[in-house]
Amino acid sequence: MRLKKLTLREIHLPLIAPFQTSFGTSNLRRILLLEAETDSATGWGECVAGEDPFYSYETVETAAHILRDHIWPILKKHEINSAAEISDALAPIRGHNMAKAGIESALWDAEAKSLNIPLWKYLGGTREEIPCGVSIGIQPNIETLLAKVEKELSAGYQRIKIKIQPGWDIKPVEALRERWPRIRLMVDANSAYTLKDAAHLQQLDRFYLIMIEQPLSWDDIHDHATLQKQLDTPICLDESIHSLADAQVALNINACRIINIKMGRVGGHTQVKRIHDLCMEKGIPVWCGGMLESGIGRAQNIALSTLPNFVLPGDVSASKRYWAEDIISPEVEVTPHGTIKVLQAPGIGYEPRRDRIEALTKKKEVLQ
Ligand code: OSB
Ligand code: MG
Repeated sequence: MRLKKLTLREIHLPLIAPFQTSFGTSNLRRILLLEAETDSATGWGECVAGEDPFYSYETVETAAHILRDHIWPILKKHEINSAAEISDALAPIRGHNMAKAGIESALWDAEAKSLNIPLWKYLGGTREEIPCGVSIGIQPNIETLLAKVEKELSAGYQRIKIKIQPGWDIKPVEALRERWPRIRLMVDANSAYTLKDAAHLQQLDRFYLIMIEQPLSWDDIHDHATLQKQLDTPICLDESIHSLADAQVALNINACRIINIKMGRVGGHTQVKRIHDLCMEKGIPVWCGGMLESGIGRAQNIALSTLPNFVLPGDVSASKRYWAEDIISPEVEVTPHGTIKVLQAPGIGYEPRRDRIEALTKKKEVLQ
């Protein structure tokens, strides 16, 4: 496989409802799409960098810069024959995992298409139906939260995650547990607490949450180990895990009992597989996180969620929860029992809607 041409497109896609986390509110996604043309097929990837450097230091602008000025020259120089070689070829660039994952995933799609097989199979997936959960942003009040959760449970979702922050934590969880004592429930703090809050967070233990995601700093592993000793609730790390080495440290010092794997955060499918395999060997379950992706990124997430150790429901949900109209055909749909059935078409399996993508494009750059 020879890479011939890379098209970067920034599309603007309005969310159907604002999404609030402890680091801010998102109304519109600026999404960098990557179309990679090779001598045998064309593949699509999505860079999950945000509008602001809040979840991570990467933004749409830094990712476009790194892709154009650093990743593209390296890929042109190395004669890449397979998507599996890309991760190591890009290792000299420190960080910028979302930029790396965007191009790498586009090439995985292209390669699977050139072999005429579905990407999920090509990655080593073993499951044809994946369990799905939802991530619910911080709400203005408990009543609104209960109504939202009710709606998602009736749609069939298998697990509810709510975002928390100081001032919106114990009370909403208590209200949810009172109403639904037995649902699979978890919280995500997006780094909103410090070790000083340990006693406060211990109050969550009585609600039998399946996990608390990323309570402490985005770049910390050590303090999470200290906190985990004081909590019965398993800690799940999201922001803190950027590499296999991070995962190794976290597991060695018992900083978490679960890992959320996001392809963008760890730099692509090759890194996903390495972290996945380590966790599987150590008996640590993983699940696939979400970054408010359009259909392209969603399709990539579905493919990687079929790997055997993705045993917990991920934040991979239906297109219609986020978008009035997605950019792929068909849209991602969830069954009444809260699963997504993988498609059997080659590559990501969903067809990018070129006309719609073109109409949503605000910036376009072709590298060749
Ligand atoms: O922490 O998992 C997170 C969205 C943006 C940034 C960080 C996170 C999230 C989500 C959304 O929780 C999950 C989704 O895409 O459904
Ligand atoms: Mg998270």
